[in-house]
Amino acid sequence: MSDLDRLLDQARREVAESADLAALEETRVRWLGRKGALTEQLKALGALAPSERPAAGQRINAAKDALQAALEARRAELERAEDERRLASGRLDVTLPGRGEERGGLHPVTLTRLRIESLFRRAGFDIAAGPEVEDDFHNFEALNIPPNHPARAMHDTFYFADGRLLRTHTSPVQIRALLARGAPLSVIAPGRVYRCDSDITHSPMFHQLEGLVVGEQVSFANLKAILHGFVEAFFERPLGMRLRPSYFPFTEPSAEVDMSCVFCLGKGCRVCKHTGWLEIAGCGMVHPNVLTASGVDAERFTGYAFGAGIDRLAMLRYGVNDLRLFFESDLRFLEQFATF
Ligand code: 2U9
Repeated sequence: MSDLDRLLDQARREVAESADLAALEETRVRWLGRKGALTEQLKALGALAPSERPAAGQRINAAKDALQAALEARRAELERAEDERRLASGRLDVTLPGRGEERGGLHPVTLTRLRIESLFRRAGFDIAAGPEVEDDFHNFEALNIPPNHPARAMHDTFYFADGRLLRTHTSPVQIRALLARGAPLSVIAPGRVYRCDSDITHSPMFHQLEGLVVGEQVSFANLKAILHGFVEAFFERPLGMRLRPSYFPFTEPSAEVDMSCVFCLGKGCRVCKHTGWLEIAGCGMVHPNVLTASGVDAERFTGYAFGAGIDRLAMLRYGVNDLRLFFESDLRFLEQFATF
């Protein structure tokens, strides 16, 4: 049986030299597979004399068991090594300092709104807010825009199935303020508004700033002074301003507000289309029908109102030439606005 011992020795060496699980499997098949070297030994038992068979069989089986044990031990060793290699390659050093956290900043439209609010608060205005989902009365009726009025077509309204709508301007906020607080009143209403309109200069959601002052003897001259003061404070330089006659259902008389172009200071450039002027707002004296609908005595009180696009004011202040940049959430763009 020294042959069997030699075979077992060699098998054990090969097991020990199997460098990975695949090689170990090959070794197993080579020795214990159907045509393996030890299996062949068992098959050869038939050639022995019947009296020798039991003892020989036992020895061969013992050799098989010993080899099986060696294979198992080596498999466990290789699996442990593999686990360790995997753990090492994906190792996390939890004591390393974290990657730098970057500080966010406010959106340029938010910065602009906050700046506008601060300027108007200093001039004695309250900041009013209201729902973005409105009803027909507050968005249209109370603003002297009855059903079938042509002005409704200009508003490109988003309607809900129940007849409610997304507000098309922030004017309903001021209707609500008047109904709740009565006159006298000085408020601005900044906020999101919605119109079913989208191109280079129109976004279906944009930001409006509206202002309303109602009191005894509130005049068009007051309106002009407030607007001119705001424009110069907002752009931090002396600027010309002019009013052109216009029409809005909720104001009478009504006007469009132009300021001298901030880019060429009135000389004429591409931005102002060589006119020297930029249109920045609409305004007027509150229509008596609007005061009446809001529960205000239109014989005793007068009021002025104005409206402007916050996004447009932000574009002019920061020199941004495409409205859509504000709504694309591109950090490379947004990161450039840090200051108030
Ligand atoms: C009440 C009464 C009157 C608000 C006004 C405008 C003129 C105006 C536009 C400017 C640019 C809308 O964003 S925009 O397209 N707005 O021209 N808005 S007067 O008048 C009011 C508001 C509330 C109770």
